Amino acid sequence: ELQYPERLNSATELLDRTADRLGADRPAFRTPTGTVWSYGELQDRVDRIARVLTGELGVRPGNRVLLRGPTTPWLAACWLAVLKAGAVAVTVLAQQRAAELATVCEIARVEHALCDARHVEDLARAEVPGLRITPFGGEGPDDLVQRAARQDGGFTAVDTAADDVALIAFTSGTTGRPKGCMHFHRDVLAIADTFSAHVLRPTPDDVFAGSPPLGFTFGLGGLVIFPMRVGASTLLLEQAGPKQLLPAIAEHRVSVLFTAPTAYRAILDEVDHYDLSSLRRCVSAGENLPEATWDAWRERTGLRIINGIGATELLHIFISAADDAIRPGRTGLPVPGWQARIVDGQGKPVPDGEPGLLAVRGPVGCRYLADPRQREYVRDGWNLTGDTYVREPDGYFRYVARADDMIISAGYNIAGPEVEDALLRHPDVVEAAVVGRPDELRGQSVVAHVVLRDGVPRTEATVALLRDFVKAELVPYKCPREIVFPDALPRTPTGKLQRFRLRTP
Ligand code: 3SK
Repeated sequence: ELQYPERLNSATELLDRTADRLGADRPAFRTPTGTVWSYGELQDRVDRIARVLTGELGVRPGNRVLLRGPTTPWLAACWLAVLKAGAVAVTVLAQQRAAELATVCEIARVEHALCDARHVEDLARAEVPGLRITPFGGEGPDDLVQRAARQDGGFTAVDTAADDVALIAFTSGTTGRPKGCMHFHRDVLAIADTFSAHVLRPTPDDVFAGSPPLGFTFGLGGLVIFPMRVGASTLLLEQAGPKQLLPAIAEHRVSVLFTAPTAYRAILDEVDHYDLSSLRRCVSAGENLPEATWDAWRERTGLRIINGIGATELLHIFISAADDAIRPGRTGLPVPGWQARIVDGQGKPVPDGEPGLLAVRGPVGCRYLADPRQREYVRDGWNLTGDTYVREPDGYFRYVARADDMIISAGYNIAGPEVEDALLRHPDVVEAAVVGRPDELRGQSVVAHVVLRDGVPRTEATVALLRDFVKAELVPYKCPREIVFPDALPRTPTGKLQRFRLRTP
């Protein structure tokens, strides 16, 4: 059981306590252009920003402050300063556009925004009544960085309670109105003291890097909270696509990598061209990790990917495994501090080996901001993540599909991810998404959307080849009746596949 003092400011714990414990000279953030901020320099910048917030900008404890920008040290410093000032960080993605931003601001009643100077226009276009936008990282005298430089150093953190809201993270809202998930100061530390402490086990000498943005809690945890909890450093990458990741790992001796299953697959062919000897931990989450990708990564790099399932509602990863405890094709075991079980539609536990709904509970819970969907997500104290899972007799949890993505064809239940895994074992397949499409005869028919390797012909012959390949791996009724070859698959800005967009022809 995690115990935190009643009064707790998570930014102070991550920043000031870590610097006191391990020394302010340790590097905190790096960038590919050679910028290095020590913990001491970060402290100084955070304190000056907090002074601007609470002084010139009039931000009061509990006020919601929108944070928007690419992954830079200044964005991370703003996040820490908002928390240190006792305000609430409302994190969004740099790619989110005016209409979405307006909705987020309305739901969270945002009055202040700190926005990377290069992304101010979209936010201004959202025309949020009363929103005060302060740019950072630009040139003018009103820029937050310039204002901060004019402040005195030092700022005593606002005396927040462990149970005060520290951040509101929005679910991407691929269907329906986005939901704001409120998380406390103690939650920020709890994710570091559960998944990171027990599974990742970082050391102060680790160098973290990865692709999830800080507006996605996968990235916020993996690239800011976990390294800072132990005094490690992070290489913050504005551009973190497959092309940038491998050279960055090699050049900056990255040891802990956070990215999505599709990125692991996308960089596979290039791994031999880079020195990855510094890498000791590779974390995958945000989407199901196909076993085929796990196997291929192991074969090419010798490293075992740490698979995990997390949720914005629960802030970070709650089922995972590391080292010898990893079982390919399984997500893992409940992270110490968390409990998980499989239930039916009425919330009753289902036996091991049978599919059902994943229910979890632990130190962080779902608290939607003013949203009746809270009653659907939390039932009898258990959080229902919306995933179908099986708990195997050895206690390991195996992903089946998102609960509403199960395909029912001619009376058979088919999990799209199982068919995707079979397709991904074919060397010509780069990405695959398998969905059910309405079909008069069968109810639904299995349709595969396959991104082919460059140069592979998109012909009937390739369709036939892939169908035969799947039939050799799985029972024939799981074989796609139709295979189409798009250039890319539709994804949310956080990289999640938008299956609903593939269900209609
Ligand atoms: O949404 C997810 O899949 C996720 C995964 C890991 C950590 C955090 C999140 C939100």
